[in-house]
Amino acid sequence: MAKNLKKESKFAPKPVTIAVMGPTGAGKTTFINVASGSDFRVGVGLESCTDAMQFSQPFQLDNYSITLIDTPGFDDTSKTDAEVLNMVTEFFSSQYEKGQLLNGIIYMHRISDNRMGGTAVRNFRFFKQLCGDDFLPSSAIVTNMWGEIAPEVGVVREQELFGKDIFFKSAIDAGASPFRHANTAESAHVILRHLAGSAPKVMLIQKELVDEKKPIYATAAGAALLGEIAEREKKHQERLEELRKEMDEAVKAQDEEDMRELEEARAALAAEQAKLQMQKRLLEEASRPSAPRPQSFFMVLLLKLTPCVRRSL
Ligand SMILES: Nc1nc2c(ncn2[C@@H]2O[C@H](COP(=O)(O)OP(=O)(O)OP(=O)(O)O)[C@@H](O)[C@H]2O)c(=O)[nH]1
Ligand SMILES: [Mg+2]
Repeated sequence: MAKNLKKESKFAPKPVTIAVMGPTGAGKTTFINVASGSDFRVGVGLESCTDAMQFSQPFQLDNYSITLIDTPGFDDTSKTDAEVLNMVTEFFSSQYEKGQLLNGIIYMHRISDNRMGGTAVRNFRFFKQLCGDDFLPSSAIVTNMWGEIAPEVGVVREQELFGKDIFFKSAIDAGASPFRHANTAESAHVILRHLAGSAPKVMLIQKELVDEKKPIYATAAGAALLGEIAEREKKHQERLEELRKEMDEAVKAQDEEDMRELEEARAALAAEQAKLQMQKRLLEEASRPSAPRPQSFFMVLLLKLTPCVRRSL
């Protein structure tokens, strides 16, 4: 009997978990739906769609039982980068604490984009900082939306993307695999089969947060985000200084229209500045090593309250 059970488990599908990352609108959720038969909501307009981590139902592919994890992208229209980073890092570190590791990561990029713009570059950098160089051999850089452009344009763009260090070349050199995705289940399964054979691995962000107990701001991804925020704050300060001088001149010249426009520009900049401050606070607060996680915070509160409640009874 025990022998039979052993035999069955040997042939039971091997559980495999793969995360899908990339900029907002890159087609992450569509890939997951096509590959797994899930029915997650996909974007229809210009706004970001997926705003939380979500698991697909496990599905069988060859002898693997695959679960895909959908992730929100950075430069999301409804969440700040700090909120997305907090959500993603909290998720991956709690998965690691539960002993659940990823076998692979897919990074999606639209070949139809005629520029590797700021959003794509930042998302790719965050992807590398979250997974770390050691994880790259278990990752795939997937281009999609080939049907949206002329094939010869796509081929030239692909050569540039995978041939230049500032884009994907360094990741490919470190072991990441390039794939084209044709938006069909077959094409998604070729990519998943390639990654499913990789052994589960610890991501850099998991090592940093859980093993090394680093605060988020000291992780590669957190430090880069704080650096970016500082850079943007510096630019805002310089622009505010310019606006102040322009306003002095407009007041001297009694130019009411200029004064109104300059005041509007100053208010918009101040609002941006406040958002950056909030992001900084969020990263620093989430980073406090003693800060309890949200669930445990309520437990602590409950435990503290209990004696008072008992006394008042
Ligand atoms: N032509 C084409 N369209 C696609 C493909 N993948 C996704 N789309 C379309 O691109 C849009 C965005 O797709 P989503 O799957 O929602 O993108 P996402 O990366 O999950 O976006 P967020 O959840 O906002 O981060 C949708 O309108 C999809 O129908 C593809 O391979 N080919
Ligand atoms: Mg999505």
